Amino acid sequence: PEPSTPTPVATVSQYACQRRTTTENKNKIFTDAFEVLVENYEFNEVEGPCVAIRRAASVLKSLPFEVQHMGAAEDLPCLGDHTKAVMEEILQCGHSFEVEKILSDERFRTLKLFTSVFGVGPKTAEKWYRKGLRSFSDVLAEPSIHLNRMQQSGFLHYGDISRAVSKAEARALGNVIDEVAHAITPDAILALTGGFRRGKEFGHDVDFIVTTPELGREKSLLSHIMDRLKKQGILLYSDYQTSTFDITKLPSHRFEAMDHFAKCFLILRLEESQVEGGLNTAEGDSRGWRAVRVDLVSPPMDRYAFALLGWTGSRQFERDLRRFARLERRMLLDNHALYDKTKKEFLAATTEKDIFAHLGLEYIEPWQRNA
Ligand code: 8DG
Ligand code: MN
Ligand code: MN
Repeated sequence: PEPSTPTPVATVSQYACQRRTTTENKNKIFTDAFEVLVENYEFNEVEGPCVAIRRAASVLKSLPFEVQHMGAAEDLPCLGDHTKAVMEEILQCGHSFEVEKILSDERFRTLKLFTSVFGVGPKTAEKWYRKGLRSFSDVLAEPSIHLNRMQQSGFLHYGDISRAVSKAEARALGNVIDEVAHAITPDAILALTGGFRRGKEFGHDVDFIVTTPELGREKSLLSHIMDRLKKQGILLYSDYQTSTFDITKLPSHRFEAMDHFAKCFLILRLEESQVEGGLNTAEGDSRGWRAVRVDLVSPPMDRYAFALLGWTGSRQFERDLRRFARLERRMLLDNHALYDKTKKEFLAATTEKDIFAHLGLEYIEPWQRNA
C-alpha cells in the first residue's frame, strides 16, 4: 500500500508582502509580548535579534488561527529558538518571564514613558534617564534641560496626543484638509494613508497624501495649507520639511531613511462639532475640542503610487516589500521609485497594482497589509 501522504498545508511566506494580514490578530497574546522585546532591543540598539522578533510577530499576525500548541507553529517561517521559547512559556504559564522582567525594569519603564512624548526619541530619553530623571515632573523641573519646540508641544498636548484618534476623527480631519486644499487649488488630490487606510479603528495620528496633478505645483502646496490652517486658528504645531527629491537618485537601501518629499508633521485642533458621534476624549472633558497629530506628505504626481504604497505601511510590510524586491528580484524599491538592477532602468507606475505587478507579487489590498 502507498504510504499515507501528509495533509498539504498552505506554506506561509517569510515575506509579509506575500501574506494577507488584516487588523484581526488571532495571536495577540504572543505578539504583544514580542512587541515588548522589540522595544527593549530598540532601546538597547540590538539589531539582529530585534529584526528576528519583528518577523516572527508579523508571521503570527497573518495566521487565520490562534496557535494553541507548538505543533501548530512547526512549519512557520521566521520563528527561531528564542521566539519559540517565549511562545512555549506563554502557552504554559500565560506569560513570559523575560517580558515580565523587562516590563518591571526601571530603565525600560522610564525610556518608554519619555519616548511617549512627541519629539522625544530614544537618544533624548536615554540622556534624561542618565541624569537620574524618572518622571515628567523631574524633566520639567530640571534646569539643565532645554526642550525644543517639538518637545514643548509634546508636553503641552500630552494628554490629547497620547489618546487614540478614532476613525470618525480621522474622517473629520480629512474634511478639514480637503476643504483647505481645494480652496488653494480646485484640482487638489487628497488621500488617506497610514493605519486608517489599512482599516484600523484607531491610530496614533492621521496620515494624508496631498498633491496636485500639475508637476512642480505640489512644492508650495503644504506651506499654503499650513498658512490657511493657521488663519483658521487650528494649527497648534507645525514642523515643515521642504522637498529634497532628486529624480536621478537610485532608491535608498535603507527603509528607516526618511523620504525626500515635502512633508509636515502637525498638531491640529479638532472641534467636537466637526466629528460625527463626538470626540474621543476623556470622560468629563468639556473643552469641546482636542489636539490631534496629523502628517501630510506631498509627492509630485508622477511619484504618487510609490508614495501611497510607502505611506500606507505597515512599517513591517514596507520593510519586507523592499527586502523582497532586493533579494528576490534584484530591484530597489523606496517611497520614490522602483529600479531594476538587472535591466539598469527605472520602472514606471501610476497605481500600486503596477508596482506589485513589476515585482511579480499578487496584489495585496491596503487592509491586508497590517503585517
Ligand atoms: P498609527 O499611526 O495608527 O500608529 O500607525 P501607522 O499609520 O501605520 O504609523 P505611522 O507612524 O503614522 O506611519 C505610517 C507610514 O508612513 C509608515 O508606513 C511609514 C511611513 N513613513 C514614511 N516616511 C515617514 C516619515 O518620514 N515619518 C513618518 N512618521 N512616517 C513615515 O514612509
Ligand atoms: Mn499613522
Ligand atoms: Mn504618521
